[in-house]
Amino acid sequence: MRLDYLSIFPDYLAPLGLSLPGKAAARGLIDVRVHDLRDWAHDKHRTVDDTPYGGGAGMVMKPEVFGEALDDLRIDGATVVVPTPAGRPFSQPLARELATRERLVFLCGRYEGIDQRVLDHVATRAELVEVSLGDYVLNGGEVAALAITEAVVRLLPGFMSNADSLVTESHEAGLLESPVYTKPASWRGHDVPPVLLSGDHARIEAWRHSEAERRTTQRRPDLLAPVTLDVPGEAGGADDTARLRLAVPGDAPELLTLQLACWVTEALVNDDLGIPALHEGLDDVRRDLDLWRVWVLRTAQDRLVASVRARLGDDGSTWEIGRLMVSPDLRGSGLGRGLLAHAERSAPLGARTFLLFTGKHSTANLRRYKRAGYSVREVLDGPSGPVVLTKRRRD
Ligand code: JD8
Repeated sequence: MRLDYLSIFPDYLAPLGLSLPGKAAARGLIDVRVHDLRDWAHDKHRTVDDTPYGGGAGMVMKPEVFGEALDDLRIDGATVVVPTPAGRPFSQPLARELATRERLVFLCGRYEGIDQRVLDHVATRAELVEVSLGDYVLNGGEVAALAITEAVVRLLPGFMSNADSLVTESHEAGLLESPVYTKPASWRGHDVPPVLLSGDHARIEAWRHSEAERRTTQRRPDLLAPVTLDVPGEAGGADDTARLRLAVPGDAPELLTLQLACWVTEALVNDDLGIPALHEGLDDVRRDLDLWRVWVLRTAQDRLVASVRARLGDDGSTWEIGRLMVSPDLRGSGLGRGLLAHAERSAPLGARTFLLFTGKHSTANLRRYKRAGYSVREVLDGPSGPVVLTKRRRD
């Protein structure tokens, strides 16, 4: 890949000769050329800017200087990247896209920006990509050009020694990174999570995925593909679209309320007031948010109407699904089926079997789970069993 940079501060792009792009250039993977825009300004002061038509503060970069430079750089057919606050947000998918190009030409603006006619002209000769690094204001395009270059060059075939690590990265997997640790195992009273010292790769992979999902839910819920389920509207009104997401500590009080409401029914059906779910309190619910991956379904009116949880069993290959609960007034609306399917879809690669429990007299649940492909593995000998049901993972 050839990369050209036009800037009035060419030294600002010196880092292109260092570390990542530097190594890539040394390995002939990229051909980097930085050009001083003033080389195409022929007046005594090598002027590249002038006052803005229509008045206003600051200066605008002159079209003629860019025109001559672009002619000499023979941009025809190239991809011209113009960092600008008015550009489309830069992202990993766009980085992947740009990494497929043979040639990138970066126009690094300064002042109030580049005369618009330069961009209109470029669009007649090349692929024009106006891109913004983020919703904050820089003083020029150089920093953005450096960041975009790093994000693109590291994706070039043959660049990353462990190319496979690319696939699991933040923004590649659509989730933020899980926390990382190295030696020592204990530092200033902070210990590395024991699962990472277990050598159990299935459990480690499951832990990293749940941490990535937890962080993304808490820090970047916008990155999560909205999972929605239709909830029957009140009194026959229009369906309401409810959103399914990972639970956060703030959900615990409503989770407890829903749990107690749902398991009263189970206790009545199974004539067993000893069912554990009925004997848990807020602390138990909060604790379990760390031990299980818990999802909650909230309506557009922010009412918590359903939930389910799952975790990887001690054998590292069984995905234990539990506490599937739907608000009593919404039973029979297919929400349970939707949550069960989501819990199954969320199983880590290492999980080969789905497992869940229900009361031996919970005929409706038993029917629902058998319809979902589960079969009875065993019936435990408690007052209400429970019945253990399993299903082999197909995908
Ligand atoms: C190019 C000139 C400065 C911008 C008046 C401040 C990108 N995410 C981003 N924020 N800012 C830029 C950016 C800023 C630039 C130029 C990119 C060229 N400026 C101008 C308009 C307001 N000054 C950017 N990518």
